[in-house]
Amino acid sequence: MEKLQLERLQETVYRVDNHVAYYQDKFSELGIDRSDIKSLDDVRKLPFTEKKDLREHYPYGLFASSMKDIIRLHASSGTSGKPTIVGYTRKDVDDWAEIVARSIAAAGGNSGDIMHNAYGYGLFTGGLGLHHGGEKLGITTVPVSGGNTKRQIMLIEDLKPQVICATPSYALRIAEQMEEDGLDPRATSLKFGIFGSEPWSEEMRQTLEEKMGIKAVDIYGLSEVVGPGVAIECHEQQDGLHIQDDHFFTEVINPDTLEPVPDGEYGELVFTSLTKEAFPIIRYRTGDLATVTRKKCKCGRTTMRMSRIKGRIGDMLIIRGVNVFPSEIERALLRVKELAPHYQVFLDKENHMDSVELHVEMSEKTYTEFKLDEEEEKKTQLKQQIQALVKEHCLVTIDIKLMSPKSIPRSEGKAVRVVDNREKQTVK
Ligand code: DLL
Repeated sequence: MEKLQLERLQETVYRVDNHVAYYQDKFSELGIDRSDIKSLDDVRKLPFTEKKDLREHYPYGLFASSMKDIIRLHASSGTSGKPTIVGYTRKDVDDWAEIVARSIAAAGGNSGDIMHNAYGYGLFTGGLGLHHGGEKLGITTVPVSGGNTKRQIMLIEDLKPQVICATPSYALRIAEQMEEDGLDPRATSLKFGIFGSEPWSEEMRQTLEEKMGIKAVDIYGLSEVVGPGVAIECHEQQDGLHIQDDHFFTEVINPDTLEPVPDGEYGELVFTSLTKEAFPIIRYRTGDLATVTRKKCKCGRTTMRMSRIKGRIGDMLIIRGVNVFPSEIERALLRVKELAPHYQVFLDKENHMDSVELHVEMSEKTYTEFKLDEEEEKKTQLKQQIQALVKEHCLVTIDIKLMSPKSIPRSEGKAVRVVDNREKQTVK
């Protein structure tokens, strides 16, 4: 694998040096000659690429193929400003389909199965990424896309898929809608869920597996690197995500010092594409925090594995000096049986001070009990219990607001976990 990676790394460096002015300039600025890459360690001589570099060369500035060879464009799901445009040649689309086909197979899918694909179709890479992978594997791929939850349920009931693909938050929404409609989400034909595109916790996995009676695996990827399929858990072990090493070279760095961190320690994932033609990328800083291991998985696959993503560097909340990721809050909340698995963190500014409030949703059962009793005391007790659990997990005390059932917005794609009103507020 290392020999293959080195050959492909050298080819990629040649490719960007031949075709991308941005990398040509960077290499000459740093005094790098493309023939300097003699071992995999030499990757560290190469410059990092960051989101801002992609923005500055919007839309086509980093493409390494001429437009006549590019057959597809996608875009990253940025929330503000212009998206990042990524391009694929025919070979890129074929390689990506192969990468995703392997991913679906690792997740438990087989040719002959039916796959309900509820990732959004469009510029987002989720829908079409899983779609082509499904077809390549020989799975009957149902391109439902996101939204229209009742119709999704009808199709699951009627078409009897074994595999479902969605963001974990949307899968939960589908299961809840089934319960609301008097259907048992455990009784469907579904066996495997391929969930990703947003951070989710081990506790959310348990919730989804129990609610839906399936095995839920984590799929990771990002548009800048290819889309879904950069890494996937195997359904046999569910013990870390297998990185597709023959297509992506992985580093983990300390985001402050940019130095490598040892295996097993959290750091920022950095990927170099090894086979891409249209949009090769060198040492892309993902902003995603994870650990890696090189130990062989019990399933037999020998790839490097990464942990779940703890969060994005930019999503880290600093609450009274303590660093907290929404996924850590989620882990605490999902242990409270009185709550539904939905939450949002509200950030505000009061008199120049940041304030944080955690909105959590009572389950129907808890809500009815509390309403019947009209007991403020019970509510206060529950809030205290949640506060203590959050403190235990995240080492910080957060104000809690108990919300009525279904009052926290549900997502059809990536869930919004943090609502930042700090800019909007005037000083009180
Ligand atoms: O979300 C690609 C994808 C589609 C992955 C479908 C999996 C399934 P982007 O829209 O470019 O691409 O967003 C990429 O989403 O940098 C992470 O921050 C986050 N992300 C993706 N997968 C996971 C995951 C797609 N499994 C950004 N766990 C990435 C946590 C994830 N975060």
